[in-house]
Amino acid sequence: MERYYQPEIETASREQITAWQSERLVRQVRHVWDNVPCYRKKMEEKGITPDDIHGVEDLHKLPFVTKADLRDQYPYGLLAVPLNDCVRIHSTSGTTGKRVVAYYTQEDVDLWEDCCARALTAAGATEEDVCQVAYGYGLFTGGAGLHGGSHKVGCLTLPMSSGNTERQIMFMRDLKSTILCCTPSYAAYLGETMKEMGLTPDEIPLKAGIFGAEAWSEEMRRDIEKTLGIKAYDIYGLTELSGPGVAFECSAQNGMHINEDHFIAEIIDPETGEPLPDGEQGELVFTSLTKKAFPLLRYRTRDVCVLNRGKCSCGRTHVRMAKPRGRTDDMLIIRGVNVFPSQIETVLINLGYGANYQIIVDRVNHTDTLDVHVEMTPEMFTDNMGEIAARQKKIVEGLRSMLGLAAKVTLVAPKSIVRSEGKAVRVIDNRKI
Ligand code: DLL
Repeated sequence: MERYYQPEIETASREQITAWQSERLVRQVRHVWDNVPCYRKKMEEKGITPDDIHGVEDLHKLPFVTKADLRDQYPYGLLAVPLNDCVRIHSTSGTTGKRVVAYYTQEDVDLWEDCCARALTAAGATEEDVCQVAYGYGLFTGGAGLHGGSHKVGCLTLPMSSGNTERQIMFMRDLKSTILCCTPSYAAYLGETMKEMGLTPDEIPLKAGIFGAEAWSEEMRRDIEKTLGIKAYDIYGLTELSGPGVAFECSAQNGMHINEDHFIAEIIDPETGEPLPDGEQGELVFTSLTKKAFPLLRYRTRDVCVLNRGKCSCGRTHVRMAKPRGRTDDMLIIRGVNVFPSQIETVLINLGYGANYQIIVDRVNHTDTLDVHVEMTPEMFTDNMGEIAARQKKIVEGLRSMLGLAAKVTLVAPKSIVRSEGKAVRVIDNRKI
């Protein structure tokens, strides 16, 4: 039984979705106006009151909320219900400044887990499945979100958390895990370790993976699908909006359906803040419609993305977001050229390398430098300098044609770049120091 495929919601008509969104938006605006002084102040500054918001068509009148606002309001400035009504806190993995904390009522947790259950169901999970959750547990939302979703679907849930890679593989084999949830970089590492342990994909029963929390390319998807012998599905979310499950991929694997009964998505021009038409690339902005404790209106995610309202072959009608290209804040500007790490990854994987690379940016004599360290795969490992030089040259050419930039490429020995059990850190920008 597919309890969490909800066709009456997931395949609803556009008119129906807009009607739900409008009704919930009006209610949510009133809720924050009444309960969160900082929202009231922001709205007053724009000269609006809840009476000006009649539906989705008025969304653009509302002020944006930024990460800086969340930091300023740390810890409880955005709380919209009595703290006694909250049952959980999670926090972002931010490495700079104050962390953002997000709080949840029991109903907020339930709705979040429903979203994760939808994602698992769309990837084929049922109560017959064994779901190995290898996202980190704790303040990070990955473990808790997929864990809750897996319970709702009725899967036998293995709360592994990340790390202890050989034990992950042992349990995968012995307990017959069929679904794996973790970051794509950890999935790639699990695949690599499996191979080293002499296991082939048909010796483990995995059939699907639900990978997200960081940007990953189509090329990396193909690689993971091959090494683990599974279908790899993307899942998107952020702590500020609950966690994983804001959007998820269906069997078409062509964009992630945004749970539009809970969130309104917009794409804006990051420079001007103006909404952009569907199909244009810009910054993704979300309004949460159903969260009670920590509702966000027009939250600027800084994720760079494109929306697609075209028909999906799976039948779902909720708008799809493309794989985020990266974040406005991890776009590198190198000698004036905009570079997303994902573009570099595409070049490398297309040339047969894995996703183990490091991008080092520096400034020497007032000029930006771009160094890319790339691991050779064990199959291509050699100490023949001529062969290495030829390979490096090929990558330099690939990067030049993708980015229009000259890079210095260094091939390094297999396993010399440190592996990640959570979100991978691939960029070192020494210019900031
Ligand atoms: O990463 C929530 C999550 C957990 C999503 C598990 C999916 C799976 P944060 O730590 O707050 O929350 O980080 C949110 O991660 O703004 C994006 O930049 C990035 N991100 C999340 N999912 C994807 C994805 C979790 N599928 C930030 N593709 C977001 C690309 C992603 N980037």
